[in-house]
Amino acid sequence: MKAAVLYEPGQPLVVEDIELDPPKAGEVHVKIGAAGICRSDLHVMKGEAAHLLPAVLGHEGSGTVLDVGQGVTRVKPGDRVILSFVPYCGHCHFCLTNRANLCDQHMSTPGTLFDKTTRLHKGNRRIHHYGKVACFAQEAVVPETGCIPVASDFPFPQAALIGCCVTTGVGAAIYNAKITPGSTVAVIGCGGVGLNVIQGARLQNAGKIIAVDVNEGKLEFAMRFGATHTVNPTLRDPVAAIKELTGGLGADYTFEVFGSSQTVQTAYLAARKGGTIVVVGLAPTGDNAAIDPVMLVRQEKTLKGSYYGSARPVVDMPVMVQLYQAGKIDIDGLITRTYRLDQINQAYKDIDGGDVGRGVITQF
Ligand code: COD
Ligand code: ZN
Repeated sequence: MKAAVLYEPGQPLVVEDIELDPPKAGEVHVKIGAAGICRSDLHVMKGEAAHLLPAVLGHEGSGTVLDVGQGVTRVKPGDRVILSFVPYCGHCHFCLTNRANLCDQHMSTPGTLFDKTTRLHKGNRRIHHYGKVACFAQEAVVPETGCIPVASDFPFPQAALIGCCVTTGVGAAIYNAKITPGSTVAVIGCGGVGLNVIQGARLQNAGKIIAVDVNEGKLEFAMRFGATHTVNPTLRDPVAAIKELTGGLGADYTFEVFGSSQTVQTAYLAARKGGTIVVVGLAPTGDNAAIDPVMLVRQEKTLKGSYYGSARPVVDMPVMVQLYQAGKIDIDGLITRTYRLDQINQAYKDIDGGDVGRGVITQF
């Protein structure tokens, strides 16, 4: 089957034929229907986030079940599924305490399936699976617990986006921050994930939603998803601007949705006394933010991380499906470009070039 393989950081992805072995017990063979162009894959491509290579990237995906390994009961051939990049073991401390997005078994087996082997290879050379999804390919083998069934007429691109940016962003607002009605919110970084934090804030009836981005096009786009104000940090100091828009206090909630020490610091400083800072982006390894601990104490700020929207994918992704079907969140408007798998390097040039909205691969 065809897949886009990353051999070395800094090099383009190679779209080529590689082999995919059949699913083992507890695994599912999926024909990919759509794969989203998310910045997290770009962090790996640039070498800013470490990953075992070579690897098939792609963690925002959906597809159709082709066949299933021994013991699989959750899905059957023909089912349409959203793919979760944090499948769960069901046995570790975190799975048992309702935080399956932090599953230990998943996090201790990076680049492989749960049994520490790969189904992907080229001849004798092992190829790793990014996020146990690896959907920049015609097909994938994934753990059963990484498959979330949806109706057979639910569109693939929208399903794929629920697999990452929608759940990561909306979840950060509703499950992690639990934004309260009328509160003030600043979202720093308004890409695919940040726009979903914005619509999550709108869903929670936030009062003011301040979109912060270096790209004017993204700021205009953010207004369509619920932002009430915009700030461009290339034109003015974002901390001063957020304070000014919040009566000098700072925002009740600030979200960092880009991934850098600088934007983490902005989020930290722009939160009011007693405010909450939610960090969603992963800064490059070694890019540590300087946080004044005195301010943390004396201003009683809460600094927290959010991974996968602090959602439990199997129970919370169907909630995202329902919110979309009820018209409470917009996914159609997020999808601004579609690509073929062999155009993937162009798709990543477009994201880095500041294209608005989300690109999605729809032809494999
Ligand atoms: N200030 C404000 N905005 C900025 C700045 C800045 N200094 N620099 C860049 N931006 C904007 C860009 O213009 C862009 O609009 C936005 O930040 C980033 O958007 P995208 O679309 O490129 O990125 P996303 O939304 O696909 O991904 C953002 C993440 C933060 C999720 C991603 O980069 C990341 O760190 N992922 C790791 C965390 C994670 O949970 N990964 C798992 C799956 S996503
Ligand atoms: Zn993602």
